[in-house]
Amino acid sequence: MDAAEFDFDWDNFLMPYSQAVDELLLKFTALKNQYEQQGQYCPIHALTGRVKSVSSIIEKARTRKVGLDEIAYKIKDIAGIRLITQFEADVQLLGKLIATRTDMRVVITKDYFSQPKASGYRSIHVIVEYDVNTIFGVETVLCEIQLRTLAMDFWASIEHSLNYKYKDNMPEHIKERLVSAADTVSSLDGEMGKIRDEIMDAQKLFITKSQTVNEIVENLNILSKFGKKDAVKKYFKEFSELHTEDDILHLVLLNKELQREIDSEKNSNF
Ligand code: 0O2
Repeated sequence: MDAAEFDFDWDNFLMPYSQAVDELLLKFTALKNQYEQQGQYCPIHALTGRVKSVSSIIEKARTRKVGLDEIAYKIKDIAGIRLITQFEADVQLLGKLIATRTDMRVVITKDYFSQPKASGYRSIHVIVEYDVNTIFGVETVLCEIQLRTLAMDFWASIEHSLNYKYKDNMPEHIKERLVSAADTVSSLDGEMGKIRDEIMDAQKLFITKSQTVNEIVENLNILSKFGKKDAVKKYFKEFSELHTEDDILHLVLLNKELQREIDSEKNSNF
């Protein structure tokens, strides 16, 4: 670090970035939870976030000849969120979803799917402006939201660590292997995309089943509190059979019947 970098108040500077990452992680997690609660397929498979380390900011600023007074708007990934999807189509979907949000403004979208990097890297980066409310007022920070598939995330994390190891001297044969591995990732994503609808249906069915099973167990519990021991026994036997047979349709119907019985018990006790 030189004297100016050392004197710079990094803690204060990074505070709104850290708050932005926390808030955005919370918001995208809430989005994921809402899809799941509604029994809908969620385009977000996993998410992570980080604030760039001071040493990485300094390194990037030096290589790009960016002054400390310019880093806030010239280094756009100080705050970073990564949304990982199962399918390429979900990457496009999330890009559109971000553009419709009212709590962030899209500044630039970099589409490395249409134009992959020479390394083989494929992602969409959406740079947004995000307002953070602090005790000093509203601070607007830039945040980079990276959208990529699970397969590309695996490739990128390996490539990133190799880059870290070799810096600018990655041996040619490793670079070639990585480009070829990235092509394999791209065709894997393409193949998985072709069966996306079937996979989504299977996942939706799985979500419906686990939600219905949870509700049935809860409803049996309620019914038992009403003292309806025989009914609980009968429903439990039916539930066990349907569960073993994986008969989701009849599990849903059984749950509706249970719900009706609970409602009539509530009405008669009112
Ligand atoms: P780290 O350690 O991940 O933070 P620009 O502002 O457009 O001039 P910038 O900021 O490099 O240039 O933008 P870009 O290309 O969108 O890259 C930002 C981040 O994307 C990188 O941050 C990486 O996280 C990721 N990325 C970009 N290209 C590659 C690649 O070829 N391989 C991998 N694995 N990741 C990539 P940093 O600061 O490089 O690193």
